[in-house]
Amino acid sequence: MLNVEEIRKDFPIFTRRVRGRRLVYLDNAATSQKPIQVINAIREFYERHNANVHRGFHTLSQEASELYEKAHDVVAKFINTESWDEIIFTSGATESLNIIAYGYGLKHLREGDEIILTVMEHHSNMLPWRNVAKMTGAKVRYIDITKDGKLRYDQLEEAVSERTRIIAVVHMSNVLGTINDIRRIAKLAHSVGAVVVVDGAQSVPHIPVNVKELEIDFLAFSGHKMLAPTGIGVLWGKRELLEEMMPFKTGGGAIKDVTLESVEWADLPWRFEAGTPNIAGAIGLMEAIKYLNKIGMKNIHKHEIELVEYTLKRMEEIENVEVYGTRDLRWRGGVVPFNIKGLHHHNVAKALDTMGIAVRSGMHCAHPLHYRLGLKGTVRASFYLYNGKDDIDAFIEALTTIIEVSEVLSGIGESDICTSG
Ligand code: 7TS
Repeated sequence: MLNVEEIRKDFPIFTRRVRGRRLVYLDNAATSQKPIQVINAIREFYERHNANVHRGFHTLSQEASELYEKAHDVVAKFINTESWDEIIFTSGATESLNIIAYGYGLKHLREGDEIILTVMEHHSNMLPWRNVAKMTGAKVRYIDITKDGKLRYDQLEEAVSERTRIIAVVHMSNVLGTINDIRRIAKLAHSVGAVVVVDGAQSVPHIPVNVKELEIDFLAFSGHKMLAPTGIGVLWGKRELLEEMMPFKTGGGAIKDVTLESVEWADLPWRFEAGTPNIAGAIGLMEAIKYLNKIGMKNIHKHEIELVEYTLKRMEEIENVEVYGTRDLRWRGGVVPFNIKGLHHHNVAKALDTMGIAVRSGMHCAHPLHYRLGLKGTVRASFYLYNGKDDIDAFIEALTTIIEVSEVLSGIGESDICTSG
């Protein structure tokens, strides 16, 4: 396992106390904490190099531009793309997916075409496609899941046809932690000439993602879930697909020339980065990737698998807990959704917070998946490289206390109160 004691020293937030206790942060699928190296890189940018990019000949502007371009390169190498100019900085996975849907989908989809999605998609990889389908007359088809939360590949194989233009699929579910077999899905898409769009918001921060090995066409992810600040994200696409895409967001910085009659778009990636970009965010993301590379993505994934295995085992000790998702750890990341019988998911999360334990509760922007599972919500614990077995132990102990206390409270009826005076 990773040396979490050492890793935590890099994260200033772990020096604070929450509700008088050590912070146990298990809400990493929502956002990650930030190491001092990332915080310092952002601070140094503002203190020493701050200027707008690609707009000036002065020293600061050139330094800022150099750093910003280098950030593209570091991201490109991280996901193993051909070159840095296939990396487009966005505000996050949501914006990346919208740019693909409106930029590629709107241009290529026609009435009668089909977009294949899955029931486990986050709203960010569902709603843009539904809008584009409405606008073009294309049809959306959904692939179901098995009882334990894996994708129904049999159904996918049946659904794919000559009409399929796009398969948009999440790499790792933010609710169930299921890891989808993207290579298999990409092969299937390509067999009918469709493109595959991968929502990597939960996978890129936690497992090695190599776009060449996966043979995918587009990838979207967010910086803030992988140690970088909020407001920076990535859209990667194969060069030939990006070049034929319509710039969805247009304006300053995205052009070579504009007359009153015409526009000549800038080269990649600037054509898709209209407006002043999040320069400090990109620099923060570059530093975050350096940090992740130092630890090693394979090591991070292995560490999280061990945490999931340990958590699932310890949760079996507790009665009245229902845990969701596959037990097949080859296809699962560090996410554990659950419910406690008789208790509302929000109350469980609130009770955990009183003990310094941060989790998320609700439908996690995946309402259709919860409806499919017949659930009104779940409590979700999600892990990262700074979580250790000590966090899981604290979490299990807190859950046990919550259950015990709630049983005692529900056991005291009116008559008990009367007889006890
Ligand atoms: N796709 C997946 C699979 C996600 O988990 C999320 C965010 C997004 C897309 C959107 O990312 P954003 O950075 O653009 O907001 N998921 C969550 C979550 O599970 N809890 O809070 C945010």
